Order: sequence, then C-alpha cells, then structure tokens
Amino acid sequence: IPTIARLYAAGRLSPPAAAPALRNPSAALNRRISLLRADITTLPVDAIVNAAKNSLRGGGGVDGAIHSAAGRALVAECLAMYPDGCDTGDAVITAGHKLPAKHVIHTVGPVYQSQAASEPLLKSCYESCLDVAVENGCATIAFSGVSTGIYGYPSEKAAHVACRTVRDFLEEGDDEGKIERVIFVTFLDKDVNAYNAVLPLYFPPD
Ligand code: AR6
Repeated sequence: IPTIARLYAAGRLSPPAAAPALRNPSAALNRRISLLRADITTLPVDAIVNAAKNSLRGGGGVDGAIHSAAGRALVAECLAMYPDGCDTGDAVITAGHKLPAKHVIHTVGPVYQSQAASEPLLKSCYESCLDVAVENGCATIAFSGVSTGIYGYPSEKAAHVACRTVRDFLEEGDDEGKIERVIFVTFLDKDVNAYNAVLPLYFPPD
C-alpha cells in the first residue's frame, strides 16, 4: 500500500488547492499516511476500523461487510466482551477472525445533525480508535469513512475531521511512536473526491 509521499512523487495525488493552515507544515508524516480506495475487508493490516452501531450487533454498510467477511464469531465476541455495546464517539477492539486484518476496532460515529453537534463526536471516534490501536500494539490501522454512509455525515466535512485529528495525534506524539501507518480507505466516488481535495490540506507535500 503506497504512502501519500509516493502518491505525490508519482503525480497520483495533487498538492493542496488552497494554502494549508498548519502549525508545523513538515511533510515528514507523509511517509506514515496512505490513501486507498478499497474494500476494507480485504486489507492485511493490524486493525481495520468498523463504523458500527451502539449495540455492536452488526448492520448494513461497512459494518455488514466486515461481519460477513469475519464470520459469526465476530458478533459473538462483540456480545461477550462488550455486552453494553459501545457509546457514540468511543471505540472497542476485537479479533479479526476470518478477516486478513488481525483486529477490528469498532467505533460508533454520530448520526449527522449539525457540524456543531456532530464534529466533537466524530473527532472523538478517531481519537478513541487511535488510542485503542496504541494500547493494543496495532502499528497499521485502516479507517473507513465513519458516519459518512447511513449516518449521513457530509463526506468533505468528515474528511476534514479525520485528517485533522490524525495529523494532530501523530504530530503530538500521542501514538508514543507506535503507529507506523494510517490508511484512509475510501469506497464511493464521493469519498474519493472528498479525500483527494481535503487530505492534501493536512498532509501537503514538501
Ligand atoms: N469497505 C470500505 N468502505 C466501505 C465499505 C467497504 N466494504 N462499505 C461501505 N463503505 P456506513 P455509517 C463506506 O453506512 O454512516 C450500519 O448499519 C461507505 O461508503 O457503513 O457510520 C451500522 O450498523 C461510507 O463511506 O456507516 C450503523 O447502524 C463508510 O463506509 C450505521 O450503518 C461508512 O458508511 C453506521 O453508519
């Protein structure tokens, strides 16, 4: 999976259309970030992030795809380990079962209401997932576009939250140097377009 440093070098990702407003515009982090259009259930990484529901019982969208690829043992583990489910903005971890990924980090995004109400919860999802990854020794983590499907979060707004939160987390060293790669996984055209526009604002090339 190429890093965005390579995507820039190969001309497959364009520099930001507007000037990025970053405290530290260093491009060093670009060697730890990937942007990939894929079915997240196919990725052989330490952890994939599921856009789950509070009950953790599985559902539609990426949640349905992950549960069907992982097999019935996934929902059984969710219910046994987390009988009270997961709060919106929080994250929990299970094994990957039949998936090529070692773990699934389940987070519950907000149903989009307004930017003011929903943004802090979505930010909390990304931070919680990164915290859980660090606590469990996951060096490679692939994020799905939490809340941007059935829960209705506009793709560009969500991409800003995702990119800013990951940049801040890595830049501040909250990963204790343990996260080697963060992969933003897109699926539909609208998410591909959103990330192509937004990610370079937070991770510009040199
Ligand atoms: N691989 C990668 N991304 C995917 C895949 C896939 N196989 N399938 C969908 N996406 P959604 P939400 C993208 O609706 O908005 C469920 O029923 C999709 O294009 O899965 O957080 C849960 O049980 C979008 O960008 O999650 C909850 O009830 C992103 O994944 C509810 O939906 C998230 O879309 C959660 O809604």
